[in-house]
Amino acid sequence: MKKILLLLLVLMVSATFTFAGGQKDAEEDAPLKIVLLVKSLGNGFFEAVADGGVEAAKELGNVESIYMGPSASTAEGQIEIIETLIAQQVDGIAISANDRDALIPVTKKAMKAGIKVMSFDSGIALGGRIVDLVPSVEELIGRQQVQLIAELTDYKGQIGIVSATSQATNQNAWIDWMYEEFKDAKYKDMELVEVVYGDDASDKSYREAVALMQKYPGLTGIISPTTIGILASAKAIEDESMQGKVQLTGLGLPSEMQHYIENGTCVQMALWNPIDLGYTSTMILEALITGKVAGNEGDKINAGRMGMIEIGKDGNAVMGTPFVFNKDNIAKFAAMF
Ligand code: RAM
Repeated sequence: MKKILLLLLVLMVSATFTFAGGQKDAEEDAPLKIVLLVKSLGNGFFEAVADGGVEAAKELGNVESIYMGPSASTAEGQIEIIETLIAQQVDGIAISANDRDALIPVTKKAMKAGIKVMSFDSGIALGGRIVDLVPSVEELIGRQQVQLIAELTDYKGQIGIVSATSQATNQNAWIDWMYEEFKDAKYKDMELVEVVYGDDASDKSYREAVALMQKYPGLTGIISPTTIGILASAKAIEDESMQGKVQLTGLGLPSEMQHYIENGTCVQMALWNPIDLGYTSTMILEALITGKVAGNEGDKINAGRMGMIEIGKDGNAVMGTPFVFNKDNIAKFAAMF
């Protein structure tokens, strides 16, 4: 009897150890939690970014891709979310920032807590992140927007910009380059009259586009370098019966803009693949979290089907070059993103 009791005791103790050991292994094997924190929810562009995150996570195998964002494009909303992510001890956060400076204190706090932080799409200033991934060179994007509208307006007339929020890092950088491009003599008969902000909200962008057309009777074109803004501007141009009088270009999601490209409201526009942006960001974060790279200048990251991404000066990285869409190719791209 004593022997049986002893045996039982040994079995129980070893079972406890096995169980405890199993738990530890499970923790070690738990997938890395990588968060894609976007400017705001309800934006088709960022939903495509999220798809790219899931694709990379599946390929990597050890990653859980989590998609988050505030309901409106504000820095405050993002700060609140980052605070909760610090408490939850996630492994990495890739942020499309609503403000390049305002997020720095909280992202510094996250990095101090061991979380790897990068920005993508719309950057955080140096000091608030390790890597900043831009979809394409800012100068190229900004200058191209002006070239696209000039071709449509015959290099004539007043041009308005319907941007996202006034604090958006990416749109502000592109708009600075648009001003530079307009300095060229070939645009001497064109005037950039005003930049208005639709805050990446459809209704506000629509109202701002209508107001621009009413305020400037000499308006020949609108540039909207935001997927929400260009869609709302297209609708505003149609509702105001200004097709052909006010030309439209910008950065649009093919799946959302196909109708307006095909009916000529927006003859041409540009963008990159947002799925690739989410995919590449996730690949970069995984490499930072697992220590494959530190994120220093010259570091090369194997970003799967996107090839090698090299980290440049100040942690800057560039993904590719924008596509230009028109009625000949829009259907093909609309099927993808
Ligand atoms: C909107 C957002 C995003 C920008 C695209 C082009 O979806 O503002 O940050 O990159 O447009």
